[in-house]
Amino acid sequence: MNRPAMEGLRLNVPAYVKHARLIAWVAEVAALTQASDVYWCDGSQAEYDRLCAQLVEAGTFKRLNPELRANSYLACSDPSDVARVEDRTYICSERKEDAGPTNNWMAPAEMRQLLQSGDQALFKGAMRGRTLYVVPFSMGPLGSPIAHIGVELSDSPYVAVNMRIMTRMGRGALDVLGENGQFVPCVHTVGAPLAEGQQDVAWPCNSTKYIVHYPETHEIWSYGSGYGGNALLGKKCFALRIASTMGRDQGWLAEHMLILGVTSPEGKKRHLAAAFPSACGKTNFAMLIPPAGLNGWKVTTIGDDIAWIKPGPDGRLYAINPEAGYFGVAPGTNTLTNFNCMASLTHDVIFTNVALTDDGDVWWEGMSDTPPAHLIDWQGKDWTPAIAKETGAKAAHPNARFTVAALNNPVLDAEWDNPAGVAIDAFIFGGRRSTTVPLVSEARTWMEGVYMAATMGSETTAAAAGQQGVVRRDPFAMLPFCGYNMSDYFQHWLDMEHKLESLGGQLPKIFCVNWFRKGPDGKFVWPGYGENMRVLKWMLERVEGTGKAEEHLFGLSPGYGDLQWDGLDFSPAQFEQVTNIDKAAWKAELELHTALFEQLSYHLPAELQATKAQIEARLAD
Ligand code: SAT
Ligand code: MN
Repeated sequence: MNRPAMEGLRLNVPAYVKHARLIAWVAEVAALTQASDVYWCDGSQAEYDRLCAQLVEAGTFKRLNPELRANSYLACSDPSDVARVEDRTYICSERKEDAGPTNNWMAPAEMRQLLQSGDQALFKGAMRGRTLYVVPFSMGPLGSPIAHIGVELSDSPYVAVNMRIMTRMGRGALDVLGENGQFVPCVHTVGAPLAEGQQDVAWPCNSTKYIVHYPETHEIWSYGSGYGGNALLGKKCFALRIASTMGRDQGWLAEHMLILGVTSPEGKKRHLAAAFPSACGKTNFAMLIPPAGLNGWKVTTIGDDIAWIKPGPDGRLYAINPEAGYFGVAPGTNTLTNFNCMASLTHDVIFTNVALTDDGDVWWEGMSDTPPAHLIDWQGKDWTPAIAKETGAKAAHPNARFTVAALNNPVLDAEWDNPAGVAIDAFIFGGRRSTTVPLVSEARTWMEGVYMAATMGSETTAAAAGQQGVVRRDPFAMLPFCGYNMSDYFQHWLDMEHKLESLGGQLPKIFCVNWFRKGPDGKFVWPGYGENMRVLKWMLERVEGTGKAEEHLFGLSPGYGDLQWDGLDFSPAQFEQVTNIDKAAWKAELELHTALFEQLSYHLPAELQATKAQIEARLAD
């Protein structure tokens, strides 16, 4: 076996590692980055505890009061490193057209020069004074035919411990890899080398950031950030951007979707996958508790953020959650909005950028009506309700997150770890729109559903750096996550219809939802959260062929009498507010579709233009 001898650096390869190509690559990256040590993660609890203790020692973690949050920690990031950086995210395909107009692009050779090989290449010496952690992981149940393996090399122990929660991390993944298995190489550095004797900071990072994907070689290189999707490379970088290109080439789908199971009072179980942009309530929807009045319905979680979906020989689509944990938005989460989530967060949690209470627990905006009298905010400053009133200072950052294992979820679906996945009965697409888009519409055809998803708009949130609350088109909630040309991605979805039909399968129904319509007072009209079960029930009745619907401009929607209202005071007038189709607003909306299609004109499927023309004709009627 090739174990390159390196000047002054031992690779510390454990005897159980048998993969020569992996070892050679680790040696190469260690040499490039000049890491001072190499550590191979085995994924054990003892290792996790040790790394967490080390993070406490380094000041990155605060151990929370074990009586209030057992085995849990708080990390507060550098104030400049709090969210995904979309403008620093690149798809480096050989051809610019393959990245498409919605992605930043640079030629691979040029990017490699910048990151790896040029005189001033950013990764050269980037890990000096730091340990390189080798983090092997499986996205999906170990050994599942739908799963894939990745290995992240990172100089951040925060990344290593988060990856243990978010993925099947450690020896098990290496066992699947064997001597010669395929893996997606992911290289990550915070970009903050330490000189001899230099004191580290609690959250090292760099003001220069690059989140880079090479779709042809399935590589990920991330520089300068330690936060979330920028640094936990199994998530958006691998499971969406790289995996979407794998799906394109291999005939499957990698989607920004939660997966849930819904069981009816009669015991019939269905599975749905739902796409929403970041911070639009996917975690809440995936853990929903049906309200009183819909007794006997049960919702169980398979995933809360990402779905990998492959066609089976029966022509049905089978989905797994490639992740093993949740990296969810904390603010707004409470026992009313998401009881199951709060129950998941009682132990073994890593919190990032929430506030610290005086008794060593955490708090965030919306956790309780009355905030504690005093807190240390996410930036380490004193915080009181009076200070907040005066300065507007938030106790928790709006994109503050929790990292928690799926196993903590009290409504985890029994099939969540099933290597075969679950058969999907319906897709849901939803944006955050205060106007225009009705509560729920069903697509009459696959084509119409793809159109709805492709033209989806949503108001931006704190999940990405940049302006918030502006409507942008977010096709399939994949705008920041599609690793190739968006129009080719639409075509891939359209092709799926014929593929499933040729296998004799039944196509999932497609629905489009909007929980976020606002009234003239600027408040949300629809109560959302658990009440979304009412809409879910109607969708399932449509799947069963029993539910009633009314036809409109671009699909089918329930009338007031078609939803079950027991236990909720919601008037026909309010229903009208969340479902009405304002023709003037839709004329303006279609102009935005036109603009989107102009932007995406290269390879845009003609069927999408034709569908738009049909809607325009109906609108003009
Ligand atoms: O930071 S993440 O990309 O993981 C969160 C999100 O944007 O959904
Ligand atoms: Mn997400």
